[in-house]
Amino acid sequence: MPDDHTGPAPPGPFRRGFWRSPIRGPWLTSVFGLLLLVGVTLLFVTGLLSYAAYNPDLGNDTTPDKGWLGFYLFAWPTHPAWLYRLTQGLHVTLGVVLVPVLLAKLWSVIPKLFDWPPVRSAAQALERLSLLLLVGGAIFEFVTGILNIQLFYVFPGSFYSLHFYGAWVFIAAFVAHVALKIGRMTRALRARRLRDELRTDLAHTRPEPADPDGLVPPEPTAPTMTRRGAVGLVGAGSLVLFALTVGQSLGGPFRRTALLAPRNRDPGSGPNGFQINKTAAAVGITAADVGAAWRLVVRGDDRELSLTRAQVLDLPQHTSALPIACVEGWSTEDQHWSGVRLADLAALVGPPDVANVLVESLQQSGSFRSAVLRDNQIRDPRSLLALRVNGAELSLDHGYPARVIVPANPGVNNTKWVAGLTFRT
Ligand SMILES: Nc1nc2c(c(=O)[nH]1)N[C@H]1C(S)=C(S)[C@@H](COP(=O)(O)O)O[C@H]1N2
Ligand SMILES: [Mo]
Repeated sequence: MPDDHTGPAPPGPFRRGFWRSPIRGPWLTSVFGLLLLVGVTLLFVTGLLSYAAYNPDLGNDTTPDKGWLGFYLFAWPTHPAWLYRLTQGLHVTLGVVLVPVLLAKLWSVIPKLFDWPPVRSAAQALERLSLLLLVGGAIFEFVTGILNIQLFYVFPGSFYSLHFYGAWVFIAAFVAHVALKIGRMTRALRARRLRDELRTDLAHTRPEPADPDGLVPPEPTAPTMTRRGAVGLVGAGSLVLFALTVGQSLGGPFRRTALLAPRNRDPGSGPNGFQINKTAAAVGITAADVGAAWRLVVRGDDRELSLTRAQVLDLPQHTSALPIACVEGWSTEDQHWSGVRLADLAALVGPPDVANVLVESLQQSGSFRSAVLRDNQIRDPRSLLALRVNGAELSLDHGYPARVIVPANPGVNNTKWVAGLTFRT
């Protein structure tokens, strides 16, 4: 379509002369693009793993019709016990650290948002639509993820559904974008050596030659920052975010450095002195609920037992050193839990071929009240219905009278204040 049919671009950002940064161009875009290519791939993989770990196919997820998007689900292993600490710590830390890179990448291509005329051909319209899904999807995934780790549950609906479906939309657009641009990206990166670029000072900073994407400004101003400076600024931003976040996943002395993590950086001392997600008070559990009237109801296909806490304590007790690792990225060091093996409880009520167990809490309202665990999790001898931790009674906030603890299990499935276990074949 000839240009005179659409008229001149309106003033402001729709005119190419509006964008004048002399460092904007294919090289800088490609540096940030390459970082995102690696980072987003890792985010996607660790995100899919987190979803699988959560046993969504057993009813823990109420997402309607996940259908074939659940094609890859598998039995999340219980070895090594720190597996979910690693994968989810990586997911959350990386997501936070990539924020400056994402913003810088968007800054570097922003003139394209104001392309004029907005639609030039069917092919170009299709490309712009895919970019809308790409940029919209990226912003959506980062925003929902960060709101979730900041415990800011403002979503219309479940975080899981939104973040999960958003991820698939985003990754589809991402794959298409990578396929279209990877050639241009490698050429742009080869055109200027990183080492040379990191040595170029302001006086020698020049715009790149005009590029087919129109990233290089036609009327550049004099540089106020080198490319080295821009990359350094983003790197420093990421480094600061890293330093203020990673402590929540590392634990130990680093925990105090996690200034951006909302979870209690100082969880107190003593046997129960480690992170608490929801306190008993927060979910409406009182001392009366867990007093002498408490019973553990254990059900099998055709047997049902109701046990007092003394009776549960009379069953063989075992100890396992296991962490809590939350989907929000924080985790604890190994704690020494003791209680009854889930496998022993299964054996009390049923046949050996148990397929899964529905764990239900006393908790009457709110989320995380119940969870389904898989056969491999039940069979692991380290999986416990814990009554004690680090040599003391569980505190009310950590789930007294009894809580589930399973190696490599996402924290959300380690149900606290357990009242019922239903083993199913
Ligand atoms: N009944 C019940 N169990 C629960 C929760 C809850 O809110 N209610 N929170 C879960 C989540 S999200 C995590 S990360 C762990 C945290 O256990 P902690 O508070 O003992 O560290 O408990 C899980 N068990
Ligand atoms: Mo959690």
